[in-house]
Amino acid sequence: MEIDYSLYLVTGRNLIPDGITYEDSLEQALKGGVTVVQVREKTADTGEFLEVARATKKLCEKYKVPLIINDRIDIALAVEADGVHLGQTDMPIKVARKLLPANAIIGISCNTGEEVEKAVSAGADYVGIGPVCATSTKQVTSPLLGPRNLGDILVALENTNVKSVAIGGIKSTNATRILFGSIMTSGKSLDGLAVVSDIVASPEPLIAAKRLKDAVSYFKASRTKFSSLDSYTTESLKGSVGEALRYVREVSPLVHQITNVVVTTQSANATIALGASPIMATSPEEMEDLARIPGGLLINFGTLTSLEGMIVAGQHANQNKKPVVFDPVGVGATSFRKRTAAELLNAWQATVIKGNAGEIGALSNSSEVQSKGVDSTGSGFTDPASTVRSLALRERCVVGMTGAVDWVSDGKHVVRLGNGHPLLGEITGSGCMVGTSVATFCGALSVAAGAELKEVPSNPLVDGDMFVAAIAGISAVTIASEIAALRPDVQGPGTFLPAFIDELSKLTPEVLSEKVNIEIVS
Ligand code: 3NM
Ligand code: MG
Repeated sequence: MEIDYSLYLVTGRNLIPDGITYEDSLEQALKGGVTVVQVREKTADTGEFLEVARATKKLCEKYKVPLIINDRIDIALAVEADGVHLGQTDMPIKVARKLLPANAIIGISCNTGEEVEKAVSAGADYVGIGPVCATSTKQVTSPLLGPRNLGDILVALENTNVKSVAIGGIKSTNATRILFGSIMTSGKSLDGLAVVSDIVASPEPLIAAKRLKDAVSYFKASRTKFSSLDSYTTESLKGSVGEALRYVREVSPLVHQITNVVVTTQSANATIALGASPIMATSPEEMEDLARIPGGLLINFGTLTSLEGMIVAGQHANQNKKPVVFDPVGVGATSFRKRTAAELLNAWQATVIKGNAGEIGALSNSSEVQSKGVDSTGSGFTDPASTVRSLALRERCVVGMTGAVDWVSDGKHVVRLGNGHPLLGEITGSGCMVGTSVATFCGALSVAAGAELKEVPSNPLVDGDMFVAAIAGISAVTIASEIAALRPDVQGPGTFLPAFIDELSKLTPEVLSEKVNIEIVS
């Protein structure tokens, strides 16, 4: 039997609000779009469990949705359910298979890649992977997986027909993030989401189910892959970079920046110089409204003063298909910053991560390049192209690594950029301005794509070619710095900064295209 796992409801009778019966709640959930129902009764006696299972079976038949019984083979047999769901310490799959009819569906809860591997060899039809996020529905002792690790945990499913759903703290607000995090290298991903409380504890289970179902359907319909176009040439990239600047000037996107106190003014000026509008808002209360305005979002945690604002801003940006550029300033410097970066990357999906070698090294858990304070030290990685590509694959976003040479990858392609001037390293916040510039280009290209000004790749989270946006954002800064540094009035870092802002504002698409020093590495 082919099962649609898109929205897998696990029952939780104790969570149903007063005034709603079990049957009402279930029927509304089914009307809202639930595609599989699992009856989960952890405290009921056999007689009561059987009664609930029978009532559930009736409704499932009415809505033509398969019925799965948690743990109890005998109950599944008694009500002729479609299958069972087993825990790691329940009846082994092979034994259950012998007891159940030949075509029975057997699913199993897994918390690690090894458990998934074992489930595959034991002949499971699907795995329930969790807990993804914090939940109070079940006392969980296994570690929370977070959305970012799902693709790796599911890797044993790559060449099998075994399906997967995620469970634990899944809500309509984090559904897309979780689905996106599960995309594997081959493009395979979760088949659905399993939910208890977001549906069952809601006073309006139909609406709650519909919201979740919409998120899954939208993801399944729009997802192609998390990388950009299939192929680029040096010439096509040079052209696209110039064109991107034309879009910045044309759509003048709002670039919302939560950045550090050291660079706020200068970053806002760089945004204006590029032709866009900066807003430097940090309060969590205003993030929902700001996210509705198309454009780009930059999250730079150089001085960590508004963590809640950063979390909420990114989540709302994801929901509104707005690009999120993450600049993890000095992430290697303290374990607090490392933990915070992980927290942020679990809370929302970044579109581009931009950092210097030390920061990218820290996010990659590489000891090859150590980060000291906010400046990176050391000459770099032996294989920078692989470093950026692996991080892009792992985080499912574009990664830009800046330095004397800049590297950008979308997880498939890697380019090497050779523009820049040493004076950029002699002023504070030049890296932060690169983040600003990347967010500006991402915002412009997503607005242009959203308005269908341009046919471009898109994924469930952002329209527009974010690989090109990252390349253009970095190059605009490095090329303006080259031009500024050559001016006779520039004597050193003090005179360089205003000259640089001038040259950024005077930069033309033609000059950007012509001067960009780009090499496609793969
Ligand atoms: N199994 P909610 S977490 C039943 O990790 C169950 O295996 C889990 O409930 C696992 O959607 C969980 O309300 C509870 O968070 C999920
Ligand atoms: Mg069990």
